[in-house]
Formats: sequence, structure tokens, C-alpha cells
Amino acid sequence: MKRFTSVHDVPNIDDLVRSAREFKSAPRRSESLGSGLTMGLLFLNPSLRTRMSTHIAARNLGIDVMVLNVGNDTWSIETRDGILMDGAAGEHMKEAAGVLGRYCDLLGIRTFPGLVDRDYDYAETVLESFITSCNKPVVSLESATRHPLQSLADLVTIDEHKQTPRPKVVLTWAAHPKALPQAVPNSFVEWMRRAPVDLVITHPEGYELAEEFVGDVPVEYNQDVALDGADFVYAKNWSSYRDYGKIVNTDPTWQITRNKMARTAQAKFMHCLPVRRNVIVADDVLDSASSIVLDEAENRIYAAQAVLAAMVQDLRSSS
Ligand code: AN0
Ligand code: CP
Repeated sequence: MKRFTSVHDVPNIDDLVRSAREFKSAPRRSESLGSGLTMGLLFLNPSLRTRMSTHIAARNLGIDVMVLNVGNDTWSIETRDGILMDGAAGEHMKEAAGVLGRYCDLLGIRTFPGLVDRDYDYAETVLESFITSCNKPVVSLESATRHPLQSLADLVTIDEHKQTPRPKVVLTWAAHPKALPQAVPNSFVEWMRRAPVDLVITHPEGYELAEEFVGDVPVEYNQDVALDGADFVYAKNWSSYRDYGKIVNTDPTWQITRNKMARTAQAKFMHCLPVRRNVIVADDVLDSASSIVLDEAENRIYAAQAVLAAMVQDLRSSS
């Protein structure tokens, strides 16, 4: 793999899930695979899990890691093209990415959407310009429209916990005080469509995700109906795609509570984290044995490790 920005970059998903599960059982099994290589992680937005799990994954493979937080550690970076740079930004992404490409063998970048200009965000303008300018293999650490390392970890977690060969997985929206990206739900749907699961999406009207992601996945506007018989409940807030970046519903009854979980087939509760307690999910669900959010977060390490191992193998064979 030369890049990992979406499910479409992955030649074989089953192999990647298997590799992640093998790394989980023996994290240091390829500890010299990446020796002599350096990975740079560039964060334009905050992170807890992605920052640490990707670092641990690289370390398990013997890769050196350098982390940069844009704006704190670096100059402020301009990402728009053709701009007169007489404002706050001291450096353009083209030079920043170009320099990082000279220093590092592999790069990762987190770049959230602006949630103002839908075409700009959905063209993945910042991610694609970074990839072009750095000219090195790039891993998305969450971009404007996708979070593939999260989705792979989610798939590994479902694979570990499933009790039936083809579980029912429900992606449900829940209200949130801030406008959040569609990246996590887009990506989750994109990966689940390629996995042995029956996926149902539920959200209020006005929260339809882009058609390119949803395809023929059933959308049920009644959350109670969607939850009936679910094996996995995956909660997430996102802002409107249609009325781009806007909050168009604040109905608190979409929160996942014990009563909601009672409709399911003793479903496991999933969320990518960070999660707001008693906003997205009630304490008594998040603190119950049915919550597998920490397994998901732990699996971020092995998902990243499987991806990095595949990229390093590619790098070694092409040099
Ligand atoms: C981000 C999002 O919704 O995309 C990151 C999730 C991994 N969440 C928040 O900003 C709260
Ligand atoms: N789930 C996830 O990506 O978390 P962070 O934003 O903390 O990295």
C-alpha cells in the first residue's frame, strides 16, 4: 500500500484484519521490520487515541516517530492555494509537506474539514495537496471525509466480538452541542459495506450522509425500529451534509440509554471516542459490560500496525 486514505486503497481487507489480530496476539512479532525508517505525524487538529496508538504501532515495528502539532510546535500553516500570505500563517503546506517528505520515510496527517465549503472538503483538498507535495507514502489520521484507521479498528473489534457470522450493525446518530465532521460515519459505512455484516443507518431527517458513502445501505428514520435485534450499536454525532456543516436537530431522545439497548439482541455498544457522557450515551450504558469502547481504542494500535507493516513492506520492495 502506497497510501492509506480510504477503504479503496486496501487490496485485501480480510488480510488486513487478520494481520491486525496477529499483531494483537504478538505485538513485537515484526519489531525490526521498520528499523532505520522515520515516520512523521502531523496534527492540524487535536487527538488522544490516534496520536498515541499510531506512535505505539510504529514503535512496535521499529519505526522512529516524530510528532508535530501545527500551530503549537510549528509555524501556522496556510492550506489554500493561490493566497497572498500576509495574514497569520507563516508557511504554506506545500513547503511544510515538501520538507517533511525530505525528513521522513512515511507520513501521517490529521486534517479535519472546515465544514463551510462542502466541495472543498469533499475533494479532500488539504490531504491530496499534502500527498502530492510530500511525495512519500501517507496514512490518513482522519481527513475531511474519512477516518480509515478508526474504521479498520472498528471492523477488527466487531470481528473479535461477533457471536454470529453476519451480525446486525446499527449506526445511529445522536445529538451533540457542536457541529462535527461526517468523517467517522462516512468511513464506518464505507468499511461495513465491504464486511460480512448487515448494516442499518438511523438518523433524523436532514442528516442523510453523502450518497457515495451510503449506496444501498438501508436508512431507517425510526431509531427504535432500527435498534430491534441489533448485535452492535455504533453511536456517533455528525453535522448535516445536505445543509452543510449545520446542526439541524438537537432532539436529546436520540441518546443511547439502557431502554434503547433493551430493544437489541444484547448488543455491544461502540463509539470511536471521545464521547460526551449523558449526551451521546448514558452512563449506565457506557459503564456496563456491553460497552466495548476501550477494546475499540486498544485495537487502534493493531489496526495502525497492520497498515504500517503493509506500507513498509511495499516501501522495502520498491527500493
Ligand atoms: C471528531 C469527529 O467527530 O470527527 C474526532 C473523532 C475521532 N470528534 C470531535 O471533534 C468531538
Ligand atoms: N477516535 C479517535 O480518533 O480519537 P482521537 O481524536 O483522540 O485521536
